[in-house]
Amino acid sequence: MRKHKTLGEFIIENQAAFKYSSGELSKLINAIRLAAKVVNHEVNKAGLVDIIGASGDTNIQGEDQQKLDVMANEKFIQTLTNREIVCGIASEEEDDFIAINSLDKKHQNKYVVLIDPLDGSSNIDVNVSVGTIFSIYRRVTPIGTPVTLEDFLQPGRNQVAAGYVIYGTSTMLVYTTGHGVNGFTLNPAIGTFYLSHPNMRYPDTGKIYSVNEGNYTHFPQGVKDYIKYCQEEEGDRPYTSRYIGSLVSDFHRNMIKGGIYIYPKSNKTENGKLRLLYECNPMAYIAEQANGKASDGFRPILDIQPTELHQRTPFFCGSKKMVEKAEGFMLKSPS
Ligand code: P6P
Repeated sequence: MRKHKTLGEFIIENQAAFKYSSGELSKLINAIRLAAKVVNHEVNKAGLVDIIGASGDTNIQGEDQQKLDVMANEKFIQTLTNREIVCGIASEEEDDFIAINSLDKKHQNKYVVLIDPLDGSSNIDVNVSVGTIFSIYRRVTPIGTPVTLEDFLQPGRNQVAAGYVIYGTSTMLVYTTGHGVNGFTLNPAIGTFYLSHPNMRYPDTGKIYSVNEGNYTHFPQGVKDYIKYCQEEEGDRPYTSRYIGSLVSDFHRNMIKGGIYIYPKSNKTENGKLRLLYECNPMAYIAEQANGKASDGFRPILDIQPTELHQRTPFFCGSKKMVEKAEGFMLKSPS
């Protein structure tokens, strides 16, 4: 039987390609790998112990914090802090960014990490897949000085790595460092991630559209027109509607099968629901690295200059031809 490469072997073989520094990328991805295993263990047993259900707190988004959200946030922050290469962390669960001042080396750490520690957490108590999303940049302010908000408010084009963990029927880590997208599946029996999906790529087009049609009446006309286009009997249409309500799961399925995910603005949510920095930018980086496309309906997500840590953006992401078709409808009827 062909031996699958482990994540550790893959990192070592590819670290030379990481244009900044070999060891540092390995440490970053290894920190995420460790946290993913710990969170996976907790998520998979959540149904058995009293860790499900809201922690009673709410996060900056005003959303009830599920206990697993809080646990996942703490685990990722803890493992990233211990690695001596991260100078700051921003999280969906934290109002402000966390500055990490390494004790011995004064502000010598070069990377900032932005995370959504447990995306889709409202699905936890109904046993639907959830995920972690992460985005990594080099700091832009001088080494030796404290990290600042400017280090986090970089356009997505500047990312040096991004990825997600999907806690589904199997647990996978999918990430890019700018040289394509690779997927690793966890063998929980031995706690090892194996390269199961090398060089993941979106099919140029597809027949799946993912959008919460419950908000249809509030959508911009261009989105309504695109949804109607997907439903018409013509050529390879009607498409199939698939919406899990967990970004990582909808994204992952569409990348494998071909499809488009849309979370548009509406007259209820002026900039949509998804956050630019730790949901849309990392997923857009992965999408572009996998032959896909990601925009706000008009311009590439990765070109947006952020102004706030938790800002939101409309999000159209998936097979290139499907996103371009949807953008065509938005151009005709933008509001
Ligand atoms: P709605 C989960 O809360 C999330 O951020 C994404 O994972 C998911 O795609 C979206 O929101 C679902 O939002 O409004 O359709 O329930």
